[in-house]
Amino acid sequence: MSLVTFSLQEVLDAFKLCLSENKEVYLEHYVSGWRGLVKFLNSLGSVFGFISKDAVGKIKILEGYLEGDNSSQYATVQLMVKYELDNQLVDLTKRGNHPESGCRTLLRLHRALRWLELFLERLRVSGQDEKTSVMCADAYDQSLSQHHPWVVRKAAGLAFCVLPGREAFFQVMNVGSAEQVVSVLGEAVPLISEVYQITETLYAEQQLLQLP
Ligand code: 1PX
Repeated sequence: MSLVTFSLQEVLDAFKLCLSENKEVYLEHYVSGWRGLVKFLNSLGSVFGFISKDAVGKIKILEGYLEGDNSSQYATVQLMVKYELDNQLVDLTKRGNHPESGCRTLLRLHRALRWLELFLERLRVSGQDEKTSVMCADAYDQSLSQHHPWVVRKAAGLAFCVLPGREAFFQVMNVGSAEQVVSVLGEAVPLISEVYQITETLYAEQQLLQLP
C-alpha cells in the first residue's frame, strides 16, 4: 500500500482481503483497511488530527498483537475473541487490568465502520449539490455518536463543517471521474457492510457490544 497518497481502491482491496472463505475476518487486512482510511483523513488537514490520532492509537494496539508473541491467536477476529475470552484478557464490565484488549480496541473501530458504511452509501447516492458535511454528520448521528460523550460529539461536529465539498472530496479519493467513484463505492459499501455484520454478530453472540 502506498505510503503517501490515498486511494479508495486500496481500502477496498484491503476490505476484500478481510474475509476468509468461511467468513472469518482477517485482522491484518482489517487493520490495513483502517490504515488506508487514516491516510485519507490526514490528507484532509489538521482539523481532523484528533480523530486520526485516536484511530492510529487503536491501529497500533492491534498491530502490536499481530506482531507479538501470540500473533497466531490474532490472525482473525474470531480467533482473537476466543483467545482473549478464554484467557480472561478482556475487561468485561469496567476498565481494569486490560484497558487495551484487542476486543475492546477493535470494537471502537467496528463502531466507526458502521459510520463509514452509512457515510459512503450516502455519498454514493448523493447529488452534485449535496454537502459532504451534512452527509457525514447524518451518518455520525445515526451511528458512532451514540457511543461518544458530548464533548467528542461537539468536536466532531465542528470538524465536519470544514470537510471539502463533494467534488473535491471525490478527487481526494483518487479513483477517477465521479462516475468511477460512484462505481467503486458501489463495490465498497456491500463489502464493508458484510465485514461489519459478521463482526457485529460475533460480538453480539459473545455479549461484547458494550465493552468498557
Ligand atoms: C473515502 C472516504 C472515507 C473517509 C475516511 C475517514 C476515516 C475516518 C476514520 C475515523 C476513525 C474514528 C475512530 C474513532 C474511534 C472512537 O470512537 N474512539 C473514541 C472512543 O475511544 P476510547 O478508547 O476512549 O473508548 C474516542 O473517544 C474518540 C475520539 C476522537 C473523535 C472521534 C470522532 C469520530 C468521527 C468519525 C468521523 C470521521 C470524519 C471523517 C470525515 C471524512
